[in-house]
Amino acid sequence: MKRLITLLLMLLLISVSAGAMPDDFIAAWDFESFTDGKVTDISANGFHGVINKPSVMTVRPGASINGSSALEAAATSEMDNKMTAPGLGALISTKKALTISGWFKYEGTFDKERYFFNVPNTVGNAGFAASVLTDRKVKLQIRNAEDKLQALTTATAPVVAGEWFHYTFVVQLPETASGRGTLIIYINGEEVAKDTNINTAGLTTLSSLGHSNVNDDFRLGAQGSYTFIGSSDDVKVFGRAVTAQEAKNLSRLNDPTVLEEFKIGEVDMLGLENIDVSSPKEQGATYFSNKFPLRGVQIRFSENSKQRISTLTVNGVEVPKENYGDLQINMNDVVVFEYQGDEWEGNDIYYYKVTVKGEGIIFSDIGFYDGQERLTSIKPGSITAKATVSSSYEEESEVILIAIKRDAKSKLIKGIYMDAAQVKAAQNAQPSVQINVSGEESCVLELYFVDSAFKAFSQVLTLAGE
Ligand SMILES: [Ca+2]
Repeated sequence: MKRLITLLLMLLLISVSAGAMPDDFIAAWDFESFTDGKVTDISANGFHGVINKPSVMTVRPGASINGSSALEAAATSEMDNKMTAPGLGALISTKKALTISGWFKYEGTFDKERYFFNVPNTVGNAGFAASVLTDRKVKLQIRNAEDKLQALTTATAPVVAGEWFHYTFVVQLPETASGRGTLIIYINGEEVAKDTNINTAGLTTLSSLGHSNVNDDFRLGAQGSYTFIGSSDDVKVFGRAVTAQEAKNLSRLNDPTVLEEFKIGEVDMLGLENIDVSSPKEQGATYFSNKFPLRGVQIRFSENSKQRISTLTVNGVEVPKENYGDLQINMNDVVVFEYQGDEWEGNDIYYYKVTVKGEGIIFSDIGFYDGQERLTSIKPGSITAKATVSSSYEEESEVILIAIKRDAKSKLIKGIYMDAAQVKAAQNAQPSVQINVSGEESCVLELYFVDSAFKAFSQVLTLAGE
């Protein structure tokens, strides 16, 4: 069994990794948080983004394609309206390949070349850079060891003002000084331009780019007055060339975390009034049932959502996830489920709270028993069929127990067993019958409760042989 589970887990991991986002970025900004007033670099490297002109470049909540925060650059004639990442260029300069990806929405006019990003060369000009041109084409460029511009431009004019696109820009330098480099542009996960014959003139690492000024060696959104106008989000820098599949994965949107199912005993709780609360101290919803215990809790999130925490408690005690399916919820239990979405969704925790109450004539612990042991299959001997019955009504009700023994094959009735009991508020009853099953007998047992006014009835419980 253990080996089978291991195998299943391995298969699961393999299938997940095929669709996974690469996460070995050397710097990345999702614009969801700040560190000492800088845009947090979500890699471990601490290249936090410095916004050069906060009056015209801001992080705006809700502005991104996925509803999260994005970096927004206003239409402005200001020079150097950019975010820098001090020190990143020095790391980039050691790499033989580089990928820069991100979501961008251009919102300016196509009046001049405007830069998505630039890793400047040693004199501060556009070194390794990508831009949108006046004809709405996209350009990716690198300066070679002779400071000569080598550029790759898309054949079509894909940029549409006001629309989000995902861009992945790749440079791969040659192994040897006599080799040729590669530039690739992916838009929305598709390769739209590629040149494997880039004359790098001996450049085999990005060493002649960047670190002319270590505080300004990676520029997001501007090269001088050639400023990008619009929004950007999920900008990631990799110290290698990503694969075509990875470029596709990077272009996938973050999926919001949505709780799609919260069932107790097969009944969906999400439709209940006041089920979502802002704190577990609030009252929450009340769910009325007349059959206890409710068996099993089912939780399901929307596809691809990546919640950080999810916790189920019953009467304040946390339930391990592997026990959700077997959980028994009894009358007056308080069930709270809480979760927190992926990081880009912010740090809010969502709470769902329901108190389960009994209403009407309530049937608890319906079952076939051998002494105290609840049977899951027929065991020859004297079997007790019973339930605990209670009521929320002030007036007395009468409850009838009906048990039936059938032939296992023909289904013909071989015996009928009945009992009756009176219940009212604060007065439980335990109707029961004894059923004798001989060792040679092949039969099934059914058990059912109904009140004499037919206002309430239990489910039919069936017990068969092994
Ligand atoms: Ca974001």
